[in-house]
Amino acid sequence: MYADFVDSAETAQEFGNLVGLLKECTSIYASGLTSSGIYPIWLKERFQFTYVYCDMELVSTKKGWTTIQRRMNGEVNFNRGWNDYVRGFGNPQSEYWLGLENIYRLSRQATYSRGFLSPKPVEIGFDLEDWDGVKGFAEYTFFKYEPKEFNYHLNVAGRNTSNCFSMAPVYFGLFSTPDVDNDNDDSRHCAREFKSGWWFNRYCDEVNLNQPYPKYKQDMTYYNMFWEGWPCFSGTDTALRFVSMNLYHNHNEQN
Ligand SMILES: [Ca+2]
Repeated sequence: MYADFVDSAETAQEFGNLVGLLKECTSIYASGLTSSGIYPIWLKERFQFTYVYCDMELVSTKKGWTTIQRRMNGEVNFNRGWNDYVRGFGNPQSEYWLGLENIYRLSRQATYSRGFLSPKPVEIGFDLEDWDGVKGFAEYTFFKYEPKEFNYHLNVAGRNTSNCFSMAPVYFGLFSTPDVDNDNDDSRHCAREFKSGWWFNRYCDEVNLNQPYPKYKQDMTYYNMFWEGWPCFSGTDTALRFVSMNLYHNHNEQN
């Protein structure tokens, strides 16, 4: 289909412009498309389009976040195996997981040249809301993500601005799923125990937004969508009913 589309020089030019525009939601927002919704983005390292939800309304000074994970009603099962987590599942119109491979490529979309092309660091923002309607947003200033050879190792560092609403300042782990145990605890299989794929580590996790979706007004526990420190922030231990994970591509900073 794309081969047909780029058949003539004229459309190739248009195609090039389109691809330049649709790198991720930060660029899309900057181009003037400021409505939240589903957009195709061109994953240059995969040489393909994929559909993502762009959240243009997150409570942040930065605008144009690319949603890589979202839960809002429990209709999509997140207790799935390695291959599903690598490929992605669900639907960007409702609940979805973009896929480890897509997330990796997406994290490398913005590059700068300093003798060679190098990926710019991206930021990660977590949007949360509990069953009482209490909302929170936490963003982190550093996000490093490694390819499948390193089991999609994630490293999040930096702080958000809210007291007692924080993931550990440095958070890292290899990705595990109920059928693949890469956690750092020989006596447990965290992904099987917590029914989800996630970046588990020595004590399994302090945050896990892929765990089973809670029932209406259930309490937050270690076994549903979990964010350590939420009760401190919200004043209750009411479970989360909405979560999303989003990437921001800062094109201006030369980190
Ligand atoms: Ca283990």
